[in-house]
Amino acid sequence: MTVDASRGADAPPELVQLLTPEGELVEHPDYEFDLTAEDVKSLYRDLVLVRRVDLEAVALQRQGELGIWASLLGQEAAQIGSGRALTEQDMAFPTYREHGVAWCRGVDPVKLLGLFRGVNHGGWDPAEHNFHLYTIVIGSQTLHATGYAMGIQRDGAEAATIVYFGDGATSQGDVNESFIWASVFNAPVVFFCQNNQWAISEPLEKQSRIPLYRRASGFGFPGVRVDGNDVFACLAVTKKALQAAREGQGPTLIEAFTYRMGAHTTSDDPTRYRLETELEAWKLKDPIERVKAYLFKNELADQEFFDRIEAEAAELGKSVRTRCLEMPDPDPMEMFEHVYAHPHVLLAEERAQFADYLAGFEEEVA
Ligand SMILES: Cc1ncc(C[n+]2csc(CCOP(=O)(O)OP(=O)(O)O)c2C)c(N)n1
Ligand SMILES: [Mg+2]
Repeated sequence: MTVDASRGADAPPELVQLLTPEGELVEHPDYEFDLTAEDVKSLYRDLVLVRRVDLEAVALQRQGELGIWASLLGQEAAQIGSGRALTEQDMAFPTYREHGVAWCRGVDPVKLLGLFRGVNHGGWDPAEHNFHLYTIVIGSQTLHATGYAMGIQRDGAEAATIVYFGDGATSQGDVNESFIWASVFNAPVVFFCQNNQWAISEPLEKQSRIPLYRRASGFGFPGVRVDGNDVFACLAVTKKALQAAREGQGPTLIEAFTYRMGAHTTSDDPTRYRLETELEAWKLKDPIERVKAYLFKNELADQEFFDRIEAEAAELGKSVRTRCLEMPDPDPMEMFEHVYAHPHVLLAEERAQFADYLAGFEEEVA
């Protein structure tokens, strides 16, 4: 039997867009464009720099310097737009692909690389940056974020929580459970779904018969679909949702409609399951090119500005590479640290056994 995937779907959903792929501003009744030339230039800089870090990381993996890397190529606007909407007090819970959000939170990119190089368990202090550790278990961070949001709600904090996840994650029980908890407790959490159209090799139509943002209404809170390749729209939509959360209006689901331009991770080969033409169509919607077009067309930046950013990106790429290679191998005993907040008998036993095991090597050498 063939299933008509469009059955039950209403008219095509509205996509919040403030900047077209050609770099033209679009008016929207609910979201205002209020950025200065300096704001836009600084967004452009972030977009270019994170793309460069990502490119360098892919190259490092290919040269055997990282075990694996999950590229954010194509998703820069969704991440920089939403990441820039956060205040210092807000807390973010990422998956494994949120390198752009990490950048906005002030996490040194080399710390991200440390995790993928296998020289640390996490890489940064979540409390220092209000940016939780990367989470590989699909969707589980939505529960962590909802619990955290309920905590700060009880503390009376004027802050919000944002949690990132993918289109595939929306099929997980954890995500649906977190929607229920966030809804009934009116938790100050923004669910930021980057719908990049693929969950490894599973296409979106295997996750949902309706647009993802519309799932929210079944749980009792608003959902909005934003052009995930439009950094202006992502910033505006996320700012509004975070503000609503801080003001006690509860959660929002944002579906950032975007595209994973690279492989799922460096272990994946997307040519096995998707057509080149799809990628070509999305290349025309590139998140960086449209900001560049906007700056050019409106004469807000000259060639010298773009050259300067390029040079800065090259410099950053070089520094990330050098510092990645310089990261020392960890002391093997370090893996027992930070497992539990308090001493644990079983762990102490395992630590002692492992220390003995390592000492055995020293004896052999001697
Ligand atoms: C609970 C769980 N099930 C399966 C996996 C294996 N897995 C890793 S990534 C992934 C796909 C996730 O797709 P999506 O949520 O769309 O995020 P994306 O990688 O596209 O950003 C899967 C199934 C996992 N890490 N955790
Ligand atoms: Mg996906």
